[in-house]
Formats: sequence, C-alpha cells, structure tokens
Amino acid sequence: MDLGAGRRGVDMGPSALRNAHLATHLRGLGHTVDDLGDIAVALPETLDKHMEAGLVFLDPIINACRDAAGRVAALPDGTFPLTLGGDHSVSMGTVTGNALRGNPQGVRSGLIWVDAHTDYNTPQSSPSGNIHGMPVAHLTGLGDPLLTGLGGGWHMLPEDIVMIGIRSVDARERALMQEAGILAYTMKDVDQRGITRIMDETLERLGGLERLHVSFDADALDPTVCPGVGTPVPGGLTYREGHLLMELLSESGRVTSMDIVEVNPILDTRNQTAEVMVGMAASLLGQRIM
Ligand code: 4U7
Ligand code: MN
Ligand code: MN
Ligand code: MN
Repeated sequence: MDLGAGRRGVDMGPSALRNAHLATHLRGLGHTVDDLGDIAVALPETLDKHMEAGLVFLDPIINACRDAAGRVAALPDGTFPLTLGGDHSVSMGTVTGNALRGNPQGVRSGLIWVDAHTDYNTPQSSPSGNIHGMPVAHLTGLGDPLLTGLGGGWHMLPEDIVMIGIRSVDARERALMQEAGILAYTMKDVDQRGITRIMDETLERLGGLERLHVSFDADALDPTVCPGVGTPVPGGLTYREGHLLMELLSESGRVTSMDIVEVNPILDTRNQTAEVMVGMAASLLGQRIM
C-alpha cells in the first residue's frame, strides 16, 4: 500500500522487488521461497482523503496491518517471513505478527530499525498526518488506540529497539524518542564509530532476545544508492555500509524476520532501488562468499 506515505507509488514496491529477481536470488542461496502474493488494499483514488484524529487513511491502513499481522503470525515454524512494502506503516502489522507467531500473547522481541527517520511520531506530534512516520511509536503503545491495539495487549519495549542510519527527526518526535529512551545510531555515529562497532553494541544490547526483526526502509541508504524513495535525505548509508550491516546480522544468525519497505518505482531510475534492496535481503539471508 502507499496510503501511509505522502506521495503515491510505494504500493508498486513489491512488484519492483519481484521484478529485480528477489526469489531467484534467494533460491540461489539455497533457500526455498514461497511467494504468498499481495494483501488487498484499497487504492487512494477510490477513497476520500480525510484526516481522522490526525491520521490520514486510518481505516484502510488498520485493515492492511491486521491482515499482514495475521498472515505472518500464521506462518509455520522454521520459516523466515520476508515482508515487502509498501509504505512503512505496514511494519506495525509485520512486527506485531512476528511477535505473535506461535504465541497469542506475543513474545518479547528485538527490533532493528534501519531508516533515515525514527518514525516515532504520534498523531499529535506528526507534522504531516502520514502514518508511515508513526509505526514505531504505535508499536510501543503510543498514539491512536486502534493502531496500538493491533497486537491485543502486546507491545514492543523501547529498550528492545535499536535504530540505525538516522538523520531526520522532527522536533516533537525527538522529545518522544528521548522520553521513551530508544537507542538511535545517527549518521554521525556511523561516520565516527563505523558499522562494525555499532553492530557489536546492537547485538549485545538485544542479547537475550530470541526473535530479532529487521525493518529496512530504503531511504536509510544514500539517495545516490537508492533514488527511488519518497522522502530522500542526503548523507545516508553507503552501499557497502548497508551490506556490511546485513552481513554482520547474517553472521550473527539471530535475525528471524525482515521487512523491505518504501521502494518507490515511480521515483526510481531503472529499478536501481529495488535491485539494491534485493541485494540487502540476499546479504542478510546469505552465506559467506569465501
Ligand atoms: B518513513 C516525517 F515530517 N517525519 O512524519 C513525517 F519528515 O517511513 C517523515 O521513514 C516520515 O519514510 C518518513 O511525515 C516516514 C516528516
Ligand atoms: Mn538479478
Ligand atoms: Mn521509515
Ligand atoms: Mn524513512
């Protein structure tokens, strides 16, 4: 869906990723791939665009997230859910679904949020009303009760979240992040300390958790690497920093699910962004090359 974003086009992200041979690449790494198809979502042209309690397109987004959560939660043991967006609001559904797999109460889980943005707005703090800027806040129980209620009583704990690649935070959003105590590695941290140390600390911080979900927003990477995104911010992760991040996570053997989101083919150059993001997934799900 693209209902959570300010611009049209990320609803075509999954097609672009399939077209960039996602399944073929994963099969080449020895995985069995089962594409479960798309979740049906209303097109914005068929809906009237209105704000409800500070949220644009709240109802159809809740329905899509519920559907995503239910489908992910129902996957059999031993499968690795790789979910494709779509705008980042879908992660309220996928993260919740992954926590609810095999346990209706939900399991305490870690979340590695790779993004230029912290996505920690509430309807009150958001400058745009766009839900793709709000998923993490809602996962921790802040914001609109319909969206925070997706997991029944289950919520993410702020200390189980680590963000990487951050370089755009709204003023009131920053205050909420600080209040919650969420650890965010900004691009300054990446420049100064490097991905390796950041990943060591991240895996240590999320040490005791059996489930780790990676939510990868294509705009975490620099816009020269991933031009096909709706909210580009200069000064992002390089191609190698993105891969190293995925390679270290792969080596850890601890990641149990992943999203790829915010790929916008309309704004892209010859499907470059989808191809780069397929490479990121392959790195996370791949073995060493030597
Ligand atoms: B994405 C923004 F104001 N913070 O809330 C907002 F800058 O999923 C952008 O990370 C959100 O791409 C970007 O609208 C959401 C804005
Ligand atoms: Mn290919
Ligand atoms: Mn995002
Ligand atoms: Mn983003």
